[in-house]
Amino acid sequence: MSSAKNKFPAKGDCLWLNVNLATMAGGNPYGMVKDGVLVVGGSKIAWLGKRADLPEDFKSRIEKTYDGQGGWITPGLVDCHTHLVYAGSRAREFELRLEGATYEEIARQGGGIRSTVSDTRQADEQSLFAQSAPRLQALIQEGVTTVEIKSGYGLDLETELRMLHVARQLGEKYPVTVVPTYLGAHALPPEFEGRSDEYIDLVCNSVMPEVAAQKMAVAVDAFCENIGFTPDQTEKVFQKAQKLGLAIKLHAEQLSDLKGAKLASGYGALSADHLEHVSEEGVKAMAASGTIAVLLPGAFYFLRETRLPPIDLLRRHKVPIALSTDCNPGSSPTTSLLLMLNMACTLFRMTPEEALAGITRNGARALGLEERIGTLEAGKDADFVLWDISEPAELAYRIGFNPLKQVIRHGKLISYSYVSV
Ligand code: DI6
Ligand code: FE
Repeated sequence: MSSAKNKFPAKGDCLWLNVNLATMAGGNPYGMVKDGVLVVGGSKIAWLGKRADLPEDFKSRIEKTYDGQGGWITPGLVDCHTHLVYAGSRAREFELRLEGATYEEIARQGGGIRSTVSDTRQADEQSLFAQSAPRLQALIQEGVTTVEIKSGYGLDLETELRMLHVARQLGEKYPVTVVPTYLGAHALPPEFEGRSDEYIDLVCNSVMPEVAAQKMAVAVDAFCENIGFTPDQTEKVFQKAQKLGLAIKLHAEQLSDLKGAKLASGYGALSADHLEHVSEEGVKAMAASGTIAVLLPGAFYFLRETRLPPIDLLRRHKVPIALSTDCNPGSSPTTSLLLMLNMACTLFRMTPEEALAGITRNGARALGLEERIGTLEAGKDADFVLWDISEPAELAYRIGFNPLKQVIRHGKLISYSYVSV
């Protein structure tokens, strides 16, 4: 696994010794290397492999050695679908659902996403940052080094830009890579009641061009659903995104089958997300376009869905599966990506290896970042996590337990004030 271009590492390299590696780079289950070493040069992985194979020239240049004490190193975790910037809480809505109301009923009565829109519009930038930061910190504490953050609780130009600005600030303040997505077509804002086509015009002709001009997002997303936007409206959003050079993602087939996955695949989408109701036709279209399936077991669990995403169909058509928290106040109020591993196995019957690939290699692909992150390989970013576990399946097996020992991002050990566990 050494790479020719990294044969002569710069002085100051760091070495992790006495570790096992779950590279997730193929070759065998988990891309496993037992009794391995990993060398970091600058912000990149310089070399990794079996301890016995470590080249002499690396040995002489190592400045610092960390003893992994027999733990496991995985790639830094990737949470590829979150709505973690928002204001307020929806605990009352949770109570209403326990009294019998459904998620869709609450949304139709002006609650749901709209109530978070109202709270978020009222929050200034400082308050929005202060409310969102603890959610990001919780993810970092479990080894997340890359996180996607969507807008979509502002819906007007000013508040959408504020959300995206807070997302950017979070990425500057915390040791994590933030990937921002513009989700203007998330819900119909109250001032556009009965005029959803006009709202889509605002998204396409005013807000999205401004978001793109200010480089505040790298992708767009939409909620294609009977309580969201129609396939025609969604397509308008995609057409504009394509013109502006933004990548495409879609909340598709969460509550019904509107053939969103097929539509998104036709536009070369990076991912189609949720997918409980996707048909084989949709899965085939995703396979043909290389669109990643992002499954969100937290939302499935919290909404007490019964229809499973078609894991076997996705496997059969070789559609890569990513997993994510969907961290949001209404349908998935979780900040634990490790818990999603367990839920993917218990609820969706995915294997622990598939689940771990879902928050590393395939999470990276869902963000178009597979060249840089998602696996442990020489030349990639040195984003990785050292865990106090005796086999990789333990990450998925335990519930509510965090065996994290160290997080390294861009070659630097993240300070314990971020990850104290
Ligand atoms: N689907 C979801 O699961 C989240 N957004 C979406 O389009 C839920 C957002 C919320 O209920 O606040
Ligand atoms: Fe979502």
